[in-house]
Amino acid sequence: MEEKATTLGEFIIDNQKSFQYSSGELSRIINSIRLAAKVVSYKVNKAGLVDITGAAGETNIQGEDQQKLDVYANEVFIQTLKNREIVCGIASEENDEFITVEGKDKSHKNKYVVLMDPLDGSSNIDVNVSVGTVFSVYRRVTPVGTPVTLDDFLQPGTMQVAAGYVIYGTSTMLVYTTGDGVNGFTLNPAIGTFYLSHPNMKFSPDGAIYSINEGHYLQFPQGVKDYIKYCQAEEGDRPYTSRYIGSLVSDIHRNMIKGGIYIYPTSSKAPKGKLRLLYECNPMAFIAEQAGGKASDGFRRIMEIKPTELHERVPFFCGSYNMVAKAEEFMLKAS
Ligand code: AHM
Ligand code: MG
Repeated sequence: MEEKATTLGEFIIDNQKSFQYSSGELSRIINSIRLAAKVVSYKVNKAGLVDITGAAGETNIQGEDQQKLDVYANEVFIQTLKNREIVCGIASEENDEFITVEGKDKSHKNKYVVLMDPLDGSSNIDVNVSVGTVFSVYRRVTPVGTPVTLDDFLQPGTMQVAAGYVIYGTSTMLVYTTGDGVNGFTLNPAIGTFYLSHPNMKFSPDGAIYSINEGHYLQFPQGVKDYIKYCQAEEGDRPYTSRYIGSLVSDIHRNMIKGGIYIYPTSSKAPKGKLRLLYECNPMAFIAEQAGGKASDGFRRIMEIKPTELHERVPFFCGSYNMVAKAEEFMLKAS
């Protein structure tokens, strides 16, 4: 690494002034996430060595088995955010209810809520495939000085002030936006420092990769089936290449770098889709839009959906702008 490379710490300080609420609190949240990400990264990298993988015997609200690393990552992110006295509430995919953070002297003076999926794609851990953390930050809507309520968490994605993901891959990367473009930082594990490695990340308007679990093809809505056939047709720049890791963060990250579309549609077995609006889709949609891409439920802009419950699921189409627009055309035609 060159000496003049920008570290994440420097980048946060340099960019703090451009943020509309420049009290420094948001910078401290990103700093907390940076710290927790390093701790989780270290543990994920050791997963194959120690007896930590495998189900922990608990089941989350969606009825799925939790892996031990999910529990660990959840605790690390929650504790790190709590300890720093910056957030007034935290909601996690792994917790049934949101957590109220009283703050200094139980004053409820903190202004931000964080929503997160602490370790997404955890079924991939046992086979040494990349997993990720996804996070989203909002300003509270209830008055400072009072405890947070559900209303603070059920805000549309357009109200996000920051969002990002950490990918624990061949390298660990932290990618985030505060509404002024998307920047990616790679961890040098030897010294525990993130360096700016992917400045101003962009989805190309067109791409040649489609990512969807085609095993569920027969259960997909007609518009999705038609779009898949379109991707496979021998015409112009098609057929596109199919790439599906089954780890949202990795699939979106690859498509942002190479150009492509990720789809997790509804199906007859999952009539609302699988992914969660608040913990997965909204933050990825904010990143995608900030990178010139598009995110939709097939018909509507993801970030304009008004959530009605914490663990709400939604179909998700995300990626290169023209590819998502094309998939929406097929959805509309078949509806
Ligand atoms: P999780 O939050 O339980 O880990 O599930 C989310 C994951 C995503 O990372 C991934 O894109 C998707 O589930 C894969 O689902 P499927 O195996 O049905 O294709
Ligand atoms: Mg998840």
